[in-house]
Amino acid sequence: MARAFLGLGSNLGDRQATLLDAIQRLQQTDGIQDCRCSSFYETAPVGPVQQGDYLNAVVEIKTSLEPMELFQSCQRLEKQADRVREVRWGPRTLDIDILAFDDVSLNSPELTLPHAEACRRAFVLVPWAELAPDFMLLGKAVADWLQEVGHEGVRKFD
Ligand code: A4P
Ligand code: MG
Repeated sequence: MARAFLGLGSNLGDRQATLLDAIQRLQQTDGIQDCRCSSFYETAPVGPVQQGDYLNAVVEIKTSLEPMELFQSCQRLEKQADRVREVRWGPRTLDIDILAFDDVSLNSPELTLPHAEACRRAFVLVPWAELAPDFMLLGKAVADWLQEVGHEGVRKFD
């Protein structure tokens, strides 16, 4: 079994219901076990597009899937959430990124592992550090990346 981390984000529609539903569907996916989810965080949008605040979370899974199979499962879940992708980096009902897959390093046209931006984004690192502060990402613990990047724009959702 591999250990993988998924980054979930939503900023359209009922964000909380979308994330809860995605987590439930992940748990029901063949080859995925032991889902463990962080708290949800309300986060200011990062990037060039003006859009509403996101709800973000990180989910840790155990999986017997290969990285590309997991990627396809995540894409399926995005589709099921009726994601309409109009603008790159723009608003979406559900975005699922594979943040890391064990210590696999991959650079294919469709899938980069670990995720290229993960170590620079507070909205990923805050929930990730809650689940696995000691996980080594590109030679450095997640908690240490977070220390470097800081918590700005990220607050717990309740
Ligand atoms: N791709 C490559 N590597 C991966 C990976 N490890 N996991 C490719 C998932 N996908 C990966 O993504 C574009 C392409 O990335 C995919 O076709 C896949 O082959 P997408 O989800 O289709 O499009 P996108 O999300 O609009 O683009 P991108 O580059 O993934 O954007 P990001 O980086 O995901 O940014 N602000 C806050 N606060 N919270 C957010 O969650 N998200 C974004 C989206 C912007 N600002 C945000 C947030
Ligand atoms: Mg994405």
